[in-house]
Amino acid sequence: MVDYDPATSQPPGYMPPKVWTWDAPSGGQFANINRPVSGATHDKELPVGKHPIQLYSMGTPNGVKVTIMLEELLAAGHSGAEYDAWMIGIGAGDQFGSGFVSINPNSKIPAMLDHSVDPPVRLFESGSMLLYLAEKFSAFLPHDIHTRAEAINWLMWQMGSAPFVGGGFGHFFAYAPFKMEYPINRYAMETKRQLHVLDTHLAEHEYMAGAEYTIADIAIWPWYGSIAREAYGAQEFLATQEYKHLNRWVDLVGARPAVQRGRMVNRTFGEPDSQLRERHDAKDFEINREDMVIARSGARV
Ligand SMILES: N[C@@H](CCC(=O)N[C@@H](CS)C(=O)NCC(=O)O)C(=O)O
Repeated sequence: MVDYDPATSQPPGYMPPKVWTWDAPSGGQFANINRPVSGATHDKELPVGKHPIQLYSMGTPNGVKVTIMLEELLAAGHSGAEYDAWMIGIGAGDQFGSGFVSINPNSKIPAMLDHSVDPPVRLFESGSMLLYLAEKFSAFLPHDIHTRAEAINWLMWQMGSAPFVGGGFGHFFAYAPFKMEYPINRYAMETKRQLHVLDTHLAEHEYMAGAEYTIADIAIWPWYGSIAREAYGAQEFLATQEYKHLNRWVDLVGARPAVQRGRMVNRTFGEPDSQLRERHDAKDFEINREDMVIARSGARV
């Protein structure tokens, strides 16, 4: 029996019906792309560039995990990790095109094809891509059984935990049509608990899996580096400056040149000189940043 109090229901008077039906958009930000069914809404082939790896993504934390990994692999000399990063505008519904859905039936960025294999390997879920690339290039995933297990533990932790931060806290704090105390309290509690998990661990370890930088750092930094410093304008609310060890690690990882490049790829927000909308060549960082494209009246070279 659900305890129902009309005085505290939100919106006032709301009572869940017996069977939920999709009658009206919620009114929150991104409500226009939410549907209760999966599958393509329109026919659209995806472009294919010249490199072995084709990434279809956007510069959200889940997308940035993969572009950081690819930039790290290239910086470490793995030329087979050369990639084209195509923009999938999730606000415009590009994730529901038939070509994208054939790679990711779940219609979420990032999605990837590895054309160095015949037939090409399809990849969806950012954690799956990090593991695939780490194994393919034997990089950023230690061979020692204990450190390897630790890196995978934290990779899986990230995949399971971040939705409470993004879809839970971020949604209700920043995107919902009105502020609601109950969900904001619930997810602020959980987000702070997770920040404390990281802070406690990083007090004793240089990187997530120990002394070595691994795919666990690459998975966690885009989400928790961002919530510590900028995401949702919630840093004062969550008192993120108090997580000293986490902040030490955020700076350490953020100082890596490959991380700085990776976070620019497919980025659509922030200063124009922090955005590289599409990446098809390493030179694009020098010639096709958004500030340069704007100065050329939209021309990419
Ligand atoms: N667990 C997935 C999550 C991917 C995800 O949630 N992607 C979001 C952007 S960060 C998306 O594509 N949203 C579009 C939509 O929900 O339609 C992963 O890590 O790859």
